[in-house]
Amino acid sequence: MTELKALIFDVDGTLADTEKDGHRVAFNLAFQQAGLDWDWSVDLYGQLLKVTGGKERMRYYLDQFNQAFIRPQNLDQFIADLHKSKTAIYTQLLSEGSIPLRPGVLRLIQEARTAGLRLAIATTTTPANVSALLQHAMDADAENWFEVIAAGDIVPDKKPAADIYFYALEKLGLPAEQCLAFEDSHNGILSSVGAGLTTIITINDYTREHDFSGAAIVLDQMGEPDQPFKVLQGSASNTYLNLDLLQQLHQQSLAEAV
Ligand code: XBP
Ligand code: MG
Repeated sequence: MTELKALIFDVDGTLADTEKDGHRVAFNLAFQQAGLDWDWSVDLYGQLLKVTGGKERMRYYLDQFNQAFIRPQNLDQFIADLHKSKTAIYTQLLSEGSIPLRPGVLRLIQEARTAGLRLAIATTTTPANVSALLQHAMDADAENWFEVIAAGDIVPDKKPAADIYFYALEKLGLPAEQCLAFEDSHNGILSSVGAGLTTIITINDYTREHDFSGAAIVLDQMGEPDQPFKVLQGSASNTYLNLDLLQQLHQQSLAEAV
């Protein structure tokens, strides 16, 4: 039996619902501060989420949705500066405690720590954003709970490329078969499954219609004993994600692979 040794978590959309009321708001404030009239509505932002990475997303916006904008000579620097101020605004928002963890996240992570499972993060967001979320929404010491925090520009190709998960696995020194990944989006599962990881999906408003082929299970949330999840794809022997269910999903997926 291949033992489950580590859990690898995506951040945005998985640990917390950060996109609509966090990143989107911070992008818009950064645009305002820079004197730009760019305004990313909830709907438009849903379309922009097709591209991961804030800098890459701004470039995609200009290419696809704002071709009339007269680009400065050094567009890379312009975007990098805007992104720097967006990160400052976003981390400030998190420090005000404005974005909580999703249901079940803290409970599951505590259970995993108690059981001696190793923890890691694989995300396209900027490292400072991960630190701020862990510190303010999880625990003052939560950054130390994760052995590996793989984030942002640490790999050249962001999700849907598998690079960030390969990086996390290499740092953990574990094969994919001994780990589980947690994701919320199509780009996320392409990345985790691309690295050979059994993947558990919790959807959110932006991702509920995404294609999650290859997921071990698709849920509306991790759930709590008094707040059951809805199973959207696959089947579960419990009403919330706990270690027993993770072990079952892990074994099941390995058995299906042979
Ligand atoms: C998250 C992202 C990130 C955030 C913004 O995707 O795509 O770009 O939206 O963060 P995933 P930055 O959950 O798949 O990792 O502006 O710091 O890039
Ligand atoms: Mg995500």
